Amino acid sequence: MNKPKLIYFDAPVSRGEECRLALHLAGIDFEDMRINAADWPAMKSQMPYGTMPVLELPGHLPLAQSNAILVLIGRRHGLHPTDDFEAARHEGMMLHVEELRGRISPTLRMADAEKKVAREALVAEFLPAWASGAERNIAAPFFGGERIHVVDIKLYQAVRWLSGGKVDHIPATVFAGYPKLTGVHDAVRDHPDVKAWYAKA
Ligand SMILES: N[C@@H](CCC(=O)N[C@@H](CS)C(=O)NCC(=O)O)C(=O)O
Repeated sequence: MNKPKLIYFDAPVSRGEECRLALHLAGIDFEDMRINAADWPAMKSQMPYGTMPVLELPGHLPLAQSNAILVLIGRRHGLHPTDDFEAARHEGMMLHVEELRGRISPTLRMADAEKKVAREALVAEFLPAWASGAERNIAAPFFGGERIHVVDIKLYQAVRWLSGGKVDHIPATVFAGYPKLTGVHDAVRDHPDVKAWYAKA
């Protein structure tokens, strides 16, 4: 292995895509290893925590956990604050995004009737509370102000997923009342390096 390798499902979504985007914004030439769902069960036990994404760097053990991967890339390439308190604040928001995923993910495996009830309950209570918490902590246009960081990429993936109108029982308007949160989404979407990534995809 002579260049970094990012291992994730063959889909431009979620934790894997945010790591790919971070690597791209960091200007790192990496191997983008995309795993078919059918091949995953045989690989699962070989991953540090049985999940993806996993980042392999020459000379190191494989690194799992999306936030750890993002923070490492961010620290090394100017996409995470150097001030330790500000860095911790960014990491707090990254955990906030993981808590959101932790509430939605179980519904992915539900049958539709149960899914509808569970997701409508999330839309009524959890998601507004989650978005309000995010909104209170965001500067503008990005989380920390004028510059993009890995936390913004993570927020972007989450907002893109849930407001894309493709998640059953979650309306595309779910975050419409949270201008700073949707503003981070728009600012990341419109960032020239993000546009370049999707132009080549
Ligand atoms: N906390 C972990 C969660 C990783 C995770 O659950 N990844 C999902 C894909 S987004 C996965 O590997 N699913 C397949 C499985 O659990 O077998 C992280 O942030 O990386």
